[in-house]
Amino acid sequence: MERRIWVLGHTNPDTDAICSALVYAAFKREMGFSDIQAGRVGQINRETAFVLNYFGVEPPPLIADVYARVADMLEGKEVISCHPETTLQEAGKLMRQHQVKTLPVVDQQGRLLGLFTIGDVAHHLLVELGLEDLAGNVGRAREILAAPVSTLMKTEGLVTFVDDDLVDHVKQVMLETRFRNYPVVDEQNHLLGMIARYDLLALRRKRVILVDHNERAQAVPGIEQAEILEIIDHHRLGDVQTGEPLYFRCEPVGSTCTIIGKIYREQGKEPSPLNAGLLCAGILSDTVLFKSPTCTHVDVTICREMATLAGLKIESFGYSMFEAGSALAERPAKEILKEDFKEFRLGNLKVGIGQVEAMATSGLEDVKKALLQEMEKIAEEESYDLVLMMLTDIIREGTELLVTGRAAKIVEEAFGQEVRNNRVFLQGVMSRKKQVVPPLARLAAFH
Ligand SMILES: [Mn+2]
Repeated sequence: MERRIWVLGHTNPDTDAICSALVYAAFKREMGFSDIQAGRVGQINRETAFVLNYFGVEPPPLIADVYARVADMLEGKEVISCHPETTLQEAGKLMRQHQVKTLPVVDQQGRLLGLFTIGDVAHHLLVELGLEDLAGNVGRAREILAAPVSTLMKTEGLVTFVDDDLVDHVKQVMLETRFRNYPVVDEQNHLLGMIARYDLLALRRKRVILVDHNERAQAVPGIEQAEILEIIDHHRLGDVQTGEPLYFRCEPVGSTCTIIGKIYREQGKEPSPLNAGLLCAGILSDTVLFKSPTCTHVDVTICREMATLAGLKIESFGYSMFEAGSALAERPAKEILKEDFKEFRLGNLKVGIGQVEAMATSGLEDVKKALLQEMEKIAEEESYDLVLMMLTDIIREGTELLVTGRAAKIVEEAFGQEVRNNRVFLQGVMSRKKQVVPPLARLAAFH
């Protein structure tokens, strides 16, 4: 059986991360991989929820981490056990047959009762018969071996593991206890198998493909213990390290979904209408309806192709998507601020920048006041020098920037505009990473 591969986007997932994972997993299945699934590393945001709902797709399962766990050590292992009434002789036969030196003893429901080792039998025979009689008194030996396992099994001081335990914990315990074998049970004490020290060496790591990120800080927890088979991304080169060679594809286009669309094309294949629609959504989301400076002609071409395949009207679909995603008037300010909030170290300044894209951001006075209050609170509580909130207006093609923090002056210098009433409208500014962070970073170097 093939081992499962997870296709995972970044933590705090956006529409591109979710859609590229879903469609790339589908592509790999079309290419003949049988057990490959998309997962999500965090909550689905409102915009993505709208997209999934629009296409009638279930959100991928939540993958909280990819740490190696005891369950991974049991993979492919047979469970061998006996019951308390099993005779010593039968138990010995079972042990020879399966070449094990320890047998777990379970009740009728499969719950662990105790352990029984070949050493226990030997010791018992020796004590009962003495060294001289051991070979000579076969009749007596038979009698002894007809006793049930329950008379010899060890029930006290057992060291057991649960299938969910981390392998790091197992290593530690094995070092401290030095038994030959350890039973693994589930939460209800049902026996799941036995593990030994050598299983640590043979441990098979979880297999993942990363999409839409290549930085450890943005990856699923435990990524350092997983095997990364591929990375498909459109960001700067990050710091993910791998132990083995891999397929790594990073292109400076507007979205990862664009690259997935290209991959289909290169293979002379077409995604299904559903998958084409998902790719379309990912591209429109990341490029803010082609208006972001990160958008390239490749994004536009692939997105149009996908829209045709999906029978989707780009404009109206995109508008509804951003409308559903922002829902500025309906949500608590804290939620709007935190949904896409990133921290930056610029020079000596600790800067936090949130962003929300909406069809229109004018008016909404109450929302902006509430946002500023939240921003001041965060600046205070988490000692930010500067907290910014980008209200990116898709129709006006610009960003209303809300500004708080003791280093607020730097914003005026960076953009050459006056900040009035904690806000400034920056015409043409759509991208945090390309248009807001760089001018701030240049100035912050002198602060
Ligand atoms: Mn992306």
